[in-house]
Amino acid sequence: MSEPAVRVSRTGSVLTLTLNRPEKLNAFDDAMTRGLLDAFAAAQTEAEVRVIVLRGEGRAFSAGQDLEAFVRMRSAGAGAASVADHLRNGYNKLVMRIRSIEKPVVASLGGIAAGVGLSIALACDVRIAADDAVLTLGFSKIGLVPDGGASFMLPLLAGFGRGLELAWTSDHVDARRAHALGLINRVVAPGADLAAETATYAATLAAISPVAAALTKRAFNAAIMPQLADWLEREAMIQEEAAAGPDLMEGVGAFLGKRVPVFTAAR
Ligand code: LHQ
Repeated sequence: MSEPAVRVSRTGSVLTLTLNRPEKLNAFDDAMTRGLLDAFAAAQTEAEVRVIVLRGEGRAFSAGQDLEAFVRMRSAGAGAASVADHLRNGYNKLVMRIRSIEKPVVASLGGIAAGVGLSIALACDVRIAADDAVLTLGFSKIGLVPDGGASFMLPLLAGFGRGLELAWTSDHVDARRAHALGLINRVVAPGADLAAETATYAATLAAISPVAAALTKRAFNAAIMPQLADWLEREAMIQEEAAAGPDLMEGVGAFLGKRVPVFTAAR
């Protein structure tokens, strides 16, 4: 039997979801998105689960959308979903599920988090990272805007100017700078075992009254992002506009072809 795109395991009250496409740097294809959606839905109803950890197998947390899979989807022709529908049916549902599950969700970043992989990490409640983890938005390099809620979470966590700069430049941000920017809650010491540090962190959160943990998350969501679903829809429509021109496929083609993109869309 082939390996599942998302591995699910539980130790005590901590459920660990592992993105499991290491040969693709855990880039998202539809099976991985579906696997995560199902795992979060199941976790909501399991009373024994108090904390959820999201991590990646191998050297990456996630490289974002699987761009080869995206090209295949695009070239499927008339039946292919629009970019906005791709977001609505996948990442936006996932972001809403992470935000609405009333249990702490910890992203454990052991390496690169890029594109919508970073968006999903930012949608989690808190982030712990290895000393050598690296964050990059990456969207601007393929003619897109940050999606999967990143255009909301990035200015919220890092501030408007710093967030906008990172979105435009797609700079590679190391764990210490990401911590200073507010994108990461904790960075483990150089050489420390991220899995063990994550387990300790998760155990601290699992020891909180589950009612207090749930209602605190509900209160924070209500205070800061009561319109998140509407905002995700708006972001999807903005992305659809970005994706309508030639820059997206030029950017993706350049990345996969290991060349420098030439953006020609006029504004
Ligand atoms: C990949 C990927 C990848 C496929 C590395 N896909 N193969 C929304 C709406 C519509 C359309 C598109 O997407 C979205 C949401 C998004 O997420 S858009 C952003 C998508 N992600 C990116 O643009 C990131 C692309 N990847 C990178 O910038 C780099 O690969 C990172 C910074 C992640 C890692 O860099 P390195 O550590 O230097 O590794 P590498 O670049 O050499 O990659 C290793 C292999 O993985 C390589 O393949 P190869 O056959 O040469 O070994 C890459 O082509 C492949 N890969 N990311 N997202």
